[in-house]
Amino acid sequence: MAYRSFREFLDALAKAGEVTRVADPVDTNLLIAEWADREMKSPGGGKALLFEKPLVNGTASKFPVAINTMGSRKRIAMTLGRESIDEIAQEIQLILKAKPPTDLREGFALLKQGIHLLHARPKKVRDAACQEIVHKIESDAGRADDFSLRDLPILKCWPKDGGRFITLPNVHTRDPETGARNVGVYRMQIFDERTTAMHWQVHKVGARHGKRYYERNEKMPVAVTLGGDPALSFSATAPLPDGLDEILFAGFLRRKSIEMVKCKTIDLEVPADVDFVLEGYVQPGEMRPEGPFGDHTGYYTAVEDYPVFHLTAITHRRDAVYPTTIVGIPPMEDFYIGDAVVRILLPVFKMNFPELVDMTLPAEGVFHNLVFVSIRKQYPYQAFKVMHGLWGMGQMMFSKYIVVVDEDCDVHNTSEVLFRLCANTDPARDTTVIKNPSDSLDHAPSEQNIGSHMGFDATRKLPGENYHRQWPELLKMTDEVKALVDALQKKTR
Ligand SMILES: Cc1cc2nc3c(=O)[nH]c(=O)nc-3n(C[C@H](O)[C@H](O)[C@H](O)COP(=O)(O)O)c2cc1C
Ligand SMILES: [Mn+2]
Repeated sequence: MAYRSFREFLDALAKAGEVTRVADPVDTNLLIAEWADREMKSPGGGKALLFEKPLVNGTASKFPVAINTMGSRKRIAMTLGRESIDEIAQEIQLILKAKPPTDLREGFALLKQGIHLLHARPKKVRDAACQEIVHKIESDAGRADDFSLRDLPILKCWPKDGGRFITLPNVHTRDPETGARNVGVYRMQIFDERTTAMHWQVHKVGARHGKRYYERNEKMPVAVTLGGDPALSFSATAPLPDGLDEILFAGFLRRKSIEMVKCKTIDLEVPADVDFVLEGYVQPGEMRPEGPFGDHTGYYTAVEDYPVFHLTAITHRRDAVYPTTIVGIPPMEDFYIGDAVVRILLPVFKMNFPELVDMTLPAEGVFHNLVFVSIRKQYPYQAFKVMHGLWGMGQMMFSKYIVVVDEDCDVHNTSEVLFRLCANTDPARDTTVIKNPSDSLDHAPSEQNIGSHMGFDATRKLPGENYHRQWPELLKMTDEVKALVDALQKKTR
């Protein structure tokens, strides 16, 4: 089911008992963040929180704050309008099965085609809920009216943050050469009422589009949307291959075309249903220190130069809700987002690795620090082949530690994986250390953006893998005995 608005999604969550409403005024300066952190760390991810009277500098904002709306298995499935995320993985598998692709590039081409066939292509509209209220922000000389970023209930998340940050912005840009669109979630630090930072890291598509504009020395139009159907926010965080349009993918996920409307002050289109649109531009070469920010690594990210976003207009729904999240020491809301992404894209990974059985990025690894993969091993060094393949695939390049186990090990059970890792490896024989790009946010490498990664082959060793003894058998009770004890226990209970 597609939601017509973010509010409709919140209502659906509320109906399912997934929302706690907070009617008392709560400060956007740290207090909402601390409240949300406790909620996100409660069993299963707690509830979504709707703060009806967020305080900004002592004044109640007109707009409520919604946080942790995707932060559980159930809510992330509801984000995409399904009972379970696995339904989507099955749909993608069906598309891919129609004509099994021979390689990854072909696979994604087919996926795109399939999505087109499912009528997910965006539609253009003239009237849009997101433009019910229009505030044009004029030049440096002055503004058309008094509305500004200060009117949004933007959080300060951690005590030593450099300021307030928009944490769930969908940043829309275009490649000036091909016209291809991209939407990514890149946080934005508020500098003043009409300028922010634009934190697209060097490996991201927004940064690549930016580079093209800088080379042409052209002002880069950027539109930032907040709210609307949460399927788009989800798509914008997903590490889709460069060139797979997030708007199209969101349309596929929610089984309904996204309706797009022209912006008021820039030459870009945005989804008509969103709650807020921040229209503006990035000027080639203009950089400004961004941070510190309490990041998803669990540490503060240091101050670094990033591009500056200048507002030209804010448009919004009359009844807009401000969506946000916080990141920090795991588990946090973003774990559920990342987990769903892996499960949805698993069929695509499997296409590249026929031996792949399952894969997960456990919460403790803050996404790419730790990857558990299970494979059906047929030949020597196959575990290493899978590691190298993953290290070459899009944002999987950041995977710091990859542990490969046999198919009978449940990768979602961290304790089981650690048992296999410890029991089955001889470190010198079963590990490999490689050089690869590192996540910009990783503070451990001696230099930013580059580092070493390590792979562990925790599978049972085959002949030809330098193991010259008899591989032992894993303990397992017979089914017969299990059934007998089941019956006995039932009687005594
Ligand atoms: C809550 C949240 C905040 C994020 N903040 C940033 C950020 O500030 N900068 C960044 O480059 N990526 C950030 N990301 C990750 C990107 O959204 C993600 O890598 C996405 O796939 C990028 O899309 P792209 O491949 O189209 O560039 C964030 C993700 C989440 C879930
Ligand atoms: Mn993208």
